[in-house]
Amino acid sequence: MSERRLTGLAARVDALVPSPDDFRSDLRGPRTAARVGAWLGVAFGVCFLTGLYSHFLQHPVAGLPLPTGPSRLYQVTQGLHVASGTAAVPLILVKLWSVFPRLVERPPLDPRRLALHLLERGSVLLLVGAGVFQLVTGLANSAQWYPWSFGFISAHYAMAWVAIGSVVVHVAVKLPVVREAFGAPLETRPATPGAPSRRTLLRTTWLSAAVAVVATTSVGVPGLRRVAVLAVRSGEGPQGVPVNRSAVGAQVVDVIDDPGWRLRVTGPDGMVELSLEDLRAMPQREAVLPIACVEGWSADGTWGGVSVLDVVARVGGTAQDDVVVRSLQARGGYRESTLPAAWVGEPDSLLALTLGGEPLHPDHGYPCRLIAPARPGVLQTKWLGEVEVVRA
Ligand SMILES: Nc1nc2c(c(=O)[nH]1)N[C@H]1C(S)=C(S)[C@@H](COP(=O)(O)O)O[C@H]1N2
Ligand SMILES: [Mo]
Repeated sequence: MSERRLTGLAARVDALVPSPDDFRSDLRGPRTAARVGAWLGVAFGVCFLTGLYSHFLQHPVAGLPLPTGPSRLYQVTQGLHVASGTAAVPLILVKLWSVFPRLVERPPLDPRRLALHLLERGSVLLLVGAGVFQLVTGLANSAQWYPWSFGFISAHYAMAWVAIGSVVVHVAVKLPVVREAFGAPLETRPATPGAPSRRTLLRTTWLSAAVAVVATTSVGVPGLRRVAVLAVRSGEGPQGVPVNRSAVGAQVVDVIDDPGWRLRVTGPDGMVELSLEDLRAMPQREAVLPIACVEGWSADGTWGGVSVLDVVARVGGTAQDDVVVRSLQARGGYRESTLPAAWVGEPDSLLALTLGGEPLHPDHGYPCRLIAPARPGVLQTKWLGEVEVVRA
């Protein structure tokens, strides 16, 4: 290789390695990082709070009361959870890009400064690691893709605390830099014709976050389904409601077709077995309630059936008791759920027999399913065989 070529190559390599000067003069740096970071912080905060709410609904803690309404509450919070997580993807990418020169910076040689430097780098590593872990596992879960061997729920929950904790530490450590970045004018150099400005970069970032949100979550908004190109559910399904686990998938096709099907109800006063005719002969109630899946999709249905309270009252159950419902499904994680007493007292907590005025489609839980307001979809157990009153 000629000497000229070598020098040319060296110059090119040099241009790739950012100097502190580049850090100040290009679109990267604190002004960009602080602004994108602020929105990323908001996204992580919303994601954390809505995730915590979803967690406590699924893992109730005695003495922690949760609201049983409005019926759309979980639909809204879980929609926000998936939307803020999705918006965080372009935000975290731009954020990492904006601070990239710092990530590859040479550590200082002075031992005291080195210690501080390593501490700060370590906290950033934890933040980036936990943040990326949450976004990747969350998105993969929405797509029902589990390319790992650990339990999603416990790992996603534990890492949420690591992520939010390192966000708080990071914001606290960076507060002076953030203040200065927001105080300084957005643009540092006169606009060069044709060159992108920081304003353009930020606007493009907000736009990509918005597009990501709309493309994943608008499946739940009637009329917007066709733009939900990234959604994991089409929004279509029998009786106008999507299906997560079908009757075939749950291997319940034979048992639910059994004409001898009875709902076994047990409580303090004993046990009764109710046929479909028995249930249809009881006072019927109709309620418009959403199925709101943890994956972010949701769909409304007009459900008809009997109030849980009316059924458990037959065996001495009251609105002070928890009620466990069990599916005819033999295997699978969502065969059983507990309806806490607060929901048992809600007249709209139904053992549903119909959807849209028609008997339930097998995929929606025929002959009988649980549906209650403001609950995660995973707790709306289908193909019921047993209802048990549990007195505290
Ligand atoms: N027995 C049983 N019930 C179940 C499930 C299941 O796998 N088995 N999946 C749950 C999940 S994750 C959701 S989102 C809702 C979906 O109800 P749908 O199929 O009627 O829309 O059912 C819930 N009920
Ligand atoms: Mo679900």
